[in-house]
Amino acid sequence: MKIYPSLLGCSFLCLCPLASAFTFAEMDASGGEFGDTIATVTSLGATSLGINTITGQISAGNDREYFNFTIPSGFQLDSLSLTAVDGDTHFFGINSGAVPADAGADFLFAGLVGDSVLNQNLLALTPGFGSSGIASGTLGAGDYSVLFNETNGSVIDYEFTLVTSQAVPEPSSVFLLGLTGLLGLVRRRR
Ligand SMILES: [Ca+2]
Ligand SMILES: [Ca+2]
Repeated sequence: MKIYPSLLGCSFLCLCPLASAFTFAEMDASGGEFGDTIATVTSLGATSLGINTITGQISAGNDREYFNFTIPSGFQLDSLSLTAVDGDTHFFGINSGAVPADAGADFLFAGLVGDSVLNQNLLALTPGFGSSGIASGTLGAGDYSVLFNETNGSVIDYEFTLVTSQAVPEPSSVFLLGLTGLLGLVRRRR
């Protein structure tokens, strides 16, 4: 049986080992705290395929959590959820780029979140604070920044879970890949 190179390439891609996902704890960050200002945002690096977790504590009412992360090329962020938290008056905002936003309209999504939306994809919630909202509920490759803070002065522990997957190619890319494979088959049969 002949195995055509294009099919071999596809099989190889499908069998690639999966990168391990990251687990990031705030107290592992330099200085032991996520940055409290836009200028001191904590960079978490690139997420990996699968489940990534970020844990931390808002230790006082004025403790702000600024952090950013990267969705690598070829990946997408399927969901970003609070998977552990107390209370329901926490501001969560996410924007494009490595520099956090400071105005509601600059966020892709912003809103008050907490245990009432536990385990729900925050990216798909109804936006507030003048933010645009994320129609697909997912985010493509790129840098993203988060601001998370408490609005009533309580001390809270939290855990975010980010689920990434391999990005689905655009329909035009799939068509071109299929066409390339078909042309390869036709040439070899001549
Ligand atoms: Ca902080
Ligand atoms: Ca903190």
